[in-house]
Amino acid sequence: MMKKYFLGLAIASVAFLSACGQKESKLATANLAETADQSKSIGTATFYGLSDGKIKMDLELKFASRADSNVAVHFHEHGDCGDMGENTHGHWNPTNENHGKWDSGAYHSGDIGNIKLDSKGEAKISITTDRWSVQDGDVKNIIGRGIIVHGGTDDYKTQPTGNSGPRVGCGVIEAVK
Ligand SMILES: [Cu+2]
Ligand SMILES: [Zn+2]
Repeated sequence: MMKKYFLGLAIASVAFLSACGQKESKLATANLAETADQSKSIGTATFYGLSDGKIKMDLELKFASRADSNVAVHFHEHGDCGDMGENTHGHWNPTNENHGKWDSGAYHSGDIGNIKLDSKGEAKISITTDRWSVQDGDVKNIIGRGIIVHGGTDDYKTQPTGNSGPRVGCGVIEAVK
């Protein structure tokens, strides 16, 4: 009788934990638009908090005028898309590292890198990391940062930008209230 009871409890806790592992809460979003015409949407970035404390970004691009080409995406310091995206200034770099390739050696915490757009100009990527937070006062806080879409290819080497080409798209990371 007791044995059966404990076994049942153990199975129930495993089921509960694995369900919790999938739990996500929406923390922030960025609406991306063309820098040349901010009324033209080119996609969204949505940030979710995971139960292990990491943050996941789902980035969806719908950039028809850039179909069948490569774009490069970075988080930049400032959340101001004015002056063709120049007002976002340089790459956000809270860890004082060199510019580089995501998940390999040194890189800025917003060096998302090159994304291939399909024949409709669409692409979807997901990134999960512990390099981001949404906490006030935390150097890792992504709220208020700019996201820049460049119309070229990030070489992952040239400092401090990757020589990624013109700033063709931009958005600001905003907290979900
Ligand atoms: Cu950039
Ligand atoms: Zn960078």
